[in-house]
Amino acid sequence: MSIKSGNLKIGVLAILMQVTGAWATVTTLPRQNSNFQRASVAKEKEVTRLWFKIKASNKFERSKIADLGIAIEHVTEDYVYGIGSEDDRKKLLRAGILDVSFEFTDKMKIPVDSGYRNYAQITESLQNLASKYSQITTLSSLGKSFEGREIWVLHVSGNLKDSDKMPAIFYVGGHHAREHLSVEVPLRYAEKLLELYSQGDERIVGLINSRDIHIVPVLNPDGIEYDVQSGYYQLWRKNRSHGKNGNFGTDLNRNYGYKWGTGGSSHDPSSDVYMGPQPFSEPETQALKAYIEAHTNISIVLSFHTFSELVLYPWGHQYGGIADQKDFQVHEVMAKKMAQWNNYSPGQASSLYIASGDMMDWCYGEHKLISFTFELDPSNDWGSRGFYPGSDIVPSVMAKNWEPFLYLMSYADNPYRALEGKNIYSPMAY
Ligand code: 0X9
Ligand code: ZN
Repeated sequence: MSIKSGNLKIGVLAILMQVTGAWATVTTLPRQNSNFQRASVAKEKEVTRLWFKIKASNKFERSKIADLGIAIEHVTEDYVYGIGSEDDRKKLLRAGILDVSFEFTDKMKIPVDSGYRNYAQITESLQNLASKYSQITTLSSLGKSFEGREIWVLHVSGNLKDSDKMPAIFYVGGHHAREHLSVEVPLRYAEKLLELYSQGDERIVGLINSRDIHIVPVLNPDGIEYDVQSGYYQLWRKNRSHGKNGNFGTDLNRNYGYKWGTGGSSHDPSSDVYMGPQPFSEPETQALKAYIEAHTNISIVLSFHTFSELVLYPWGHQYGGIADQKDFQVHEVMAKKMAQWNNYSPGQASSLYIASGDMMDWCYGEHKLISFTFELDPSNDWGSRGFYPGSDIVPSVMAKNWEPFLYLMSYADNPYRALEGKNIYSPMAY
């Protein structure tokens, strides 16, 4: 796959340095307890997190960095950009591959952008949709998060009674707390779908009447809430479960049970890519697993993340491609097709770096679902704005991903149709 080379990042770093005046030394981010937080909890240990720019020019070098427990956030031809601990910094220095590091300090904190909805607003929006379009929509819960929030799933179908007999697709956002764009986009798509349906849009009516659509805007509600509740973004990634030694959070996208813990994730509960004590240890991943397994008509899944502008497909845990040639091809062909619309880079996830225990690998590995991960915009910003682009970016991100979103929905009846090379649009067929 082609990896877009970045040249903005140094500029961004320089700006951050100017803003902060120097490399800061202390990281204390404001924290508040959530209303849901259990009374008798362990006290959370402060973990200083640092941004790194690290030399690495191929997937093998990048995978070694992922194995250290560093969350790789962006890849260019010669460097990776990621987040890790003070210990990681020492390891990188010893290995002679650390180019730049700095701590994310109070001075650099970014105020929360009200254009992205928080959990209460998401809940309200979903409830409004379900009551306004009750003929074709139901709102239910996959289950509760660690702190007790409902993990909402909006179910849309023109034939709700018999929807389990229709081809189904599953969309999910918000695995990672700081990726608020990955929540807002599927939520707004749900709103757009229902509005277009009510306006009688021929294409959308055709799709909704013939499909069983499941949209989970946020799998990690505790995480997104924690990230925003102080009024300033916290750069939080994981959920909020309580691990050993006062460390909070498991990386939900390292906790799925297919080839769990086989690379690119960490046993250290302080790491941003902590895999959890065992596969599916987290209520959020358990809930998703149970839901997917209860809906055997699902054929395609799409997991929204940010950032880097990528269309990724399995495998993530190994360099080799999917052995079944037809399955390999269907992922490749569909990814390339979608990339023509969103102008993202398509490719196998492990061509970036190895990471195990992610949702996509589990969905394909365990259930042979056709599985994609989108890393939404921006392409190559760095230093926290990558995760926190202003909400004015949302309409353009929606516009470029709308065709891919519908394309996957359209192919849910038989993804292998994509190999037939037809490119003629009808509500159900490209
Ligand atoms: O690391 C992840 O979980 C995802 N990237 S993110 O920056 N949103 O955290 C994507 C994982 C893709 N899988 C592999 N590269 N193996
Ligand atoms: Zn992510």
